[in-house]
Amino acid sequence: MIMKRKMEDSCKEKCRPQMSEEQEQLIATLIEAHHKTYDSSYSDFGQFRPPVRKDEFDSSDDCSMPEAPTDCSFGSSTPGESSMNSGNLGLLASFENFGQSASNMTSPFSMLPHLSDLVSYSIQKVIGFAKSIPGFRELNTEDQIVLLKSSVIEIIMLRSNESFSSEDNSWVCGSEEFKYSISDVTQAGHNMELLEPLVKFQIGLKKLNLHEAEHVLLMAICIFSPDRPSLLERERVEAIQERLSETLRAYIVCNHPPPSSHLLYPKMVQKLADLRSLNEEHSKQYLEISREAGDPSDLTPLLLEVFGSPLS
Ligand code: YS9
Repeated sequence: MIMKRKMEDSCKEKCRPQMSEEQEQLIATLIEAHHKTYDSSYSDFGQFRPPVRKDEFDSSDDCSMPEAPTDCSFGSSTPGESSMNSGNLGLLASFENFGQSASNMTSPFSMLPHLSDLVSYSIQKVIGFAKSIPGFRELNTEDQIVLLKSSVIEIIMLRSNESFSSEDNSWVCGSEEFKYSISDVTQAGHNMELLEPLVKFQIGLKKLNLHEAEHVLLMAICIFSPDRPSLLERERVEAIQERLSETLRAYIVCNHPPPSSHLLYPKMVQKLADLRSLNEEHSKQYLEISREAGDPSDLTPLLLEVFGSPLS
């Protein structure tokens, strides 16, 4: 214990010219903010609408739901029972979704309600994290909104790396029920064009083996991107991002041992570039999903506000 104390002191001594007290404090603040907004036990996930996974090997697309069965048969009438309709039944039944009202129509995107709730929940957590980054609250409200709206999907992709497992390319959030595979995301309406780069991004980020300090600094740097469209006070955003980047560089020099520290900073900057293209592709796919979703309430009001409503 005494030995450890001495080690830490000597390290601090060595770092003093590179890491200021203020920078140490900034890192402590970000880590605390992250702990308050990222629950590693994923205990809230049970409150989301449940995940509905369609059997990959069953293409029959029947209406049966694993948990809450909804009546999507043709009422109680069996062929021949109703004298009026019996002659038509064969023909009418051949029309897809005949007999289903809009409310019990099976959405083609069975995972959308659950993943919408997960993303909606994550957005709220990201807002909480952003608000505790020194300087954020001091920006004008319009810029706060611009920064959050434009970065939130990027931050969700970044923070999800904590649950991502490179073993089987899935996000593991506790139980089997909350383990998200690539196929789950395609069942929310997204296609491989976006999913493949997202998974590659996760694998590459995992390989960087970031310290927690680096992980939280990367998220903060991403939020304070001065090149987001229609910012009013770009220079102020840039100044805050500069402070964060300097802190990250100093942290790596002082605390990240070689060889994994090699080119770490530029590799992290590259991840921010990757996120831009993921963000752009997501916007396009989201627009399609929100138009095609059978039921608009599959999404949430917050999702519609942040990513846009097809009606606006
Ligand atoms: O377009 C919508 C709104 C439906 C979002 C689409 C996202 C996919 C876009 C690329 C294909 C969404 C479905 C993705 C984004 C991040 C998620 C992905 C939600 C699929 C499931 C895994 C994942 C994030 C995992 C998290 C779990 C945990 O780490 C989110 C994070 O905030 C956590 C709390």
